[in-house]
Amino acid sequence: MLGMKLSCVTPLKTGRQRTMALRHRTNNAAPQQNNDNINIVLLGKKGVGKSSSGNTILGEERFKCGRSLSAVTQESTVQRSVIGGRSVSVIDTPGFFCTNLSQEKLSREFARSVFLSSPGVHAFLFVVPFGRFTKQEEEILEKVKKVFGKDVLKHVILLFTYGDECIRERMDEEIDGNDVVRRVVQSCQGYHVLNNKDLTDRQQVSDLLMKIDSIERNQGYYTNEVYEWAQKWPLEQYGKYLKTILMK
Ligand SMILES: Nc1nc2c(ncn2[C@@H]2O[C@H](COP(=O)(O)OP(=O)(O)O)[C@@H](O)[C@H]2O)c(=O)[nH]1
Ligand SMILES: [Mg+2]
Repeated sequence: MLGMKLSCVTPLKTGRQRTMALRHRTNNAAPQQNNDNINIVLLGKKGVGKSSSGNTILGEERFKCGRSLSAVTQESTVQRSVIGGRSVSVIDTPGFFCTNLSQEKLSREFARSVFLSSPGVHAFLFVVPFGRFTKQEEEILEKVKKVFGKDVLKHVILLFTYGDECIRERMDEEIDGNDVVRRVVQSCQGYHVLNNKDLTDRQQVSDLLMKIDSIERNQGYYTNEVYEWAQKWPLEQYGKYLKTILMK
């Protein structure tokens, strides 16, 4: 599948073909972007602090955030900045669950996030407010795996927001004490804590970028046929296709 020329990829695939096609590229093929750009995608429920985390990473208020209705992210958008000499693209997405978006729109926005992060993603930040990991979080991760394949976990970092409300030195202990969270942290590329109330704390961002760098060194950026199709198919058609996967 991997060697398949793009011209051979058609939208009409059987379930098995699709499953095969969705498999992640092997590490041997770990693709490297030829520039210094880092692509980061923020995932998670509505209100967990995705947009705020994007702003913290970029060092300024670029994404609308907060509790007001107008601040609710409806569309996937990208914002870029140069951080420490490197170009960083942050893709913010509307929340899974607890959102007014229909499944149709959510799928389209998920598709848009793939478009915006083409040709691939260095890190998916799976955002959860500290102390509020729920069953829904596990379900979201399952959906992400459905779309991208389980190897996507090699690029997922669990990002705890509300760093201002936790004692960072005790995080390891806290995580060890919670079976579900420990399992998730172990299954992906560890965790990071952000305090989004302090945009001046650039150390927390440098530390996060170092973790992402280490993923990049080991895995390159994440891509698979989902990304190749994203570049080939019209957004609407692609969104409908993702919907069929997300609804399963
Ligand atoms: N105290 C505190 N509040 C936060 C933090 N991160 C986000 N918030 C608040 O959580 C609310 C939702 O944040 P937002 O970024 O809009 O969430 P999104 O829907 O996931 O994009 C806002 O009122 C933020 O100010 C944090 O690290 N600490
Ligand atoms: Mg938002």
